[in-house]
Amino acid sequence: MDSVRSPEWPVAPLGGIAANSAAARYGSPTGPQPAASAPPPHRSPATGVASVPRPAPAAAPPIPVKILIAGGFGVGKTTTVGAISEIAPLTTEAEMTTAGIGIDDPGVRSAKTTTTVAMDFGCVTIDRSLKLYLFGTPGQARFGFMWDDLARGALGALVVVDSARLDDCYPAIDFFERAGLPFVVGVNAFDGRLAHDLDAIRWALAVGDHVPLVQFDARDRLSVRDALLVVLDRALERATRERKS
Ligand SMILES: Nc1nc2c(ncn2[C@@H]2O[C@H](COP(=O)(O)OP(=O)(O)O)[C@@H](O)[C@H]2O)c(=O)[nH]1
Ligand SMILES: [Mg+2]
Repeated sequence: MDSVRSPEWPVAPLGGIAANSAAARYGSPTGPQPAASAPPPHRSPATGVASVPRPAPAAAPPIPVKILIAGGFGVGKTTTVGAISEIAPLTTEAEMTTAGIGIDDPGVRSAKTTTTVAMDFGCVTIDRSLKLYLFGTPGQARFGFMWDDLARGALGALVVVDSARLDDCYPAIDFFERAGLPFVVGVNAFDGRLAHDLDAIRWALAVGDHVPLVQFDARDRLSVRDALLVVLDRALERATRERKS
C-alpha cells in the first residue's frame, strides 16, 4: 500500500542526523582547514558562537492508532470511512451482481449497488499527537477469515449497526468479544430514524454496560468523529487498566 501523508500533518523542520551535523550547527568553514593533528579550535563564549541559530527540534510525528470499522453488510462502514478520512479513502468496491441476490441483503432502505470486497482504508489526524488509521472490514460473514489479519495491531473497533437489521452485526460483536478488543456499537441512524430505541438495541445485542452504544450518522464527519472518540476513550481506558494491573 502506498504510504499516506495527511495534508494537515505539520511539516517537520530539518531533523535527524543532518540537523545535528557540525556543518548545520556552525556553518561550513570558509578559511583554511586545520591539519588533522592540530588541536580543535578553542570555543570562547565571548565569540558569540552560542548565538548561532540552531535548527528547532523535529516535531514528533503523531502516534498512529489503528481502528477497525466493522459490522454487517450495507450498514454504512464504507460511508463512515469516507465521511471522515482526510485522504481520498482507499476502497475496494465492486458492482454487486445477481449472484449476490438472496445472499447479500443491504435492506429495503438501501440503494446500495456496490460492495466492499476487501476493505476500506482512510485516516484522520485527531491532533498533533494522534492520527487514526481506519480499516473497514468487509461485512459479509464469508470474509470473516480476513478479520484476524485486519484486527492485528488494532486498539479498538467501531461496530456499525443498522437498527432495522440488528442480527447482521452479531458476528462482528462476537468476534470482538472473543478477541478481547475494546469496541463501541455505533447505531447508524439511517435518515435520522431508529427502528428501536437504544435501550432495546442494547438488550437485543446482549452487550454489557461496559460497551458504549452511541447513535451516529455515517454520512456526517462530526458525528463519525464523535463516535471514534468514544472508541479511543475505551481503548485508553483499557490500556490504563492493563498498566495498573
Ligand atoms: N440514507 C442513508 N443512507 C446511508 C447511510 N449510511 C449509508 N447509507 C447508504 O447505505 C448504503 C450502504 O452503505 P455502505 O457504506 O456501502 O455500507 P457497508 O456495506 O457497510 O460498507 C449506501 O448506498 C450508502 O449511501 C445513512 O446514514 N443514511
Ligand atoms: Mg463497504
